Amino acid sequence: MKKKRTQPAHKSYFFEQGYKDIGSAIKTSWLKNAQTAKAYYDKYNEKGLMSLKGVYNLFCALSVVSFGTVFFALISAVMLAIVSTFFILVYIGFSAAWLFDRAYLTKKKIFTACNECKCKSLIPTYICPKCGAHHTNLTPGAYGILKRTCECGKKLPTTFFNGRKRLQAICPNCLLEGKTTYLNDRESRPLCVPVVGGRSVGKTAYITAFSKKFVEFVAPQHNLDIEFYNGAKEAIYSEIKADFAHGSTRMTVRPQDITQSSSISFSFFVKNKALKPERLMHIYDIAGEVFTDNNENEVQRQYEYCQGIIFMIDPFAIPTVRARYENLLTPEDKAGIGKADINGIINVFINKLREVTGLSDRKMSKVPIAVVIGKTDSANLCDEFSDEKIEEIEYLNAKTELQRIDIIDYLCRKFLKENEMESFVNAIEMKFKNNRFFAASAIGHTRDAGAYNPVGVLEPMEWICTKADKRLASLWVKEKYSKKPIKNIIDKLEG
Ligand SMILES: Nc1nc2c(ncn2[C@@H]2O[C@H](COP(=O)(O)OP(=O)(O)OP(=O)(O)O)[C@@H](O)[C@H]2O)c(=O)[nH]1
Ligand SMILES: [Mg+2]
Ligand SMILES: [Zn+2]
Ligand SMILES: [Zn+2]
Repeated sequence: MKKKRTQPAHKSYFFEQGYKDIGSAIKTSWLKNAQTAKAYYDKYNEKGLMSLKGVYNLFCALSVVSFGTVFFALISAVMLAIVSTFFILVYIGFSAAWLFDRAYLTKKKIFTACNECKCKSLIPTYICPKCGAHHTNLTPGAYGILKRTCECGKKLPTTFFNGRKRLQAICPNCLLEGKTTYLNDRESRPLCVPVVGGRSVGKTAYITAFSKKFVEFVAPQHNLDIEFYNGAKEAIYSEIKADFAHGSTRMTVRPQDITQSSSISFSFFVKNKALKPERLMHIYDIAGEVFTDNNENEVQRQYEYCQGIIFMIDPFAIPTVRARYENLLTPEDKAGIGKADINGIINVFINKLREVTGLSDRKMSKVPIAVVIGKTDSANLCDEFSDEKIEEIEYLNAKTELQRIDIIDYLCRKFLKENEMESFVNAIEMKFKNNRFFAASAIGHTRDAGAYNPVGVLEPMEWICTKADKRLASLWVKEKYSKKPIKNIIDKLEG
């Protein structure tokens, strides 16, 4: 137990009052004993040694002092022993309950990720439903084993198995209270995936396409129940549905008001009988300018604990690709091209990642990164990753067992390397042990030309899910992602 902050609650009997009670019991009995002895002694003083009564009283005083002392010492010792045993049992009891609760949270990978400040917390700050007091460490302890009594008299559960998660909670870091900022996590297991990349590379379009597909097609097909995190997230989904229907995207702005957060998560629960606890997906959308202008309103702490990252690139931001396809692009597509240099973005991003995760390249290299070449519908770029191309490679490498998705990965790397992006590919391969390349089109066609018709948007998330949450993946992931390092496959293809 780390921070020892006082809680707005009554200490459990065994931690405060218990000790006081034994203390005073012993003290009073000693006092009584002394008083009795003194009374006899006073009587003796009155009578003196010459009278029988006087001798008798002296004898009494002496025996009270000697026998009484022995007697009370014995009684006190026995009492202390009994009470201590009881105390020890209670200590063992609450330690066991604390450990059990902690072990459950850790083993089930439960934590809360604040929507506002992005801070991660294991035990959020819970609010007393009766008086609104903040309980920062609602776990078994000095304030009670399974329940604690709030200052107002309300009994609050302190563990995962007796209803703690049903209490209203707030983030212990930013302490924001309000309808949209209450933590509504209910001790679920989060899956946090930030979608990053430069301005206009298609991050928001990707999130729109994936979310709509997942919520309305994948989930019903695989018996997954979806529930939005709160009203604010439901409102985001309304926008997603509208954009999806019209084939549009909304520009993600970094709010000028710096108290507003730079990244917004679209969050929803995924529920199924086999998922205990329920899962909570957070997909983070962040304004691309954060990577080009290198300023943001809050530190993106989600990089620290996220289970995967989707790195979007706009292929038409690559000079050679743009030059080659320029005349095939529609005016809308041309207008929507991301202008930032991809190598610049990845460097800014890696630095940010290093800042937040506090150093270690080793820790950084563990998080799976899905590099997604987007907008493949434009200028028929999808021909580079077409089924014919895939089959051709399969045919030429009949001896090696290749998965379709592995070949796409190979083709993406090849495409980037052929377009002077070798250093980018190398940076990804060097910094992230777990990397995979994907080709996708979120909208499926030029913007505003009808409803989205997404291609390849599920796969990046599928792959991250396979890496991060096997149980969840087993319920919906179709594609087979070879466990072998992609590097080996590529070497084989190239060798
Ligand atoms: N043809 C085509 N265009 C796309 C696709 N996805 C995005 N775009 C275009 O790219 C532009 C930017 O897309 P957004 O999704 O808003 O990009 P973003 O990365 O969220 O941009 P910021 O939020 O400003 O950083 C849009 O106006 C679209 O025209 C796609 O799949 N196909
Ligand atoms: Mg955006
Ligand atoms: Zn917070
Ligand atoms: Zn209270």
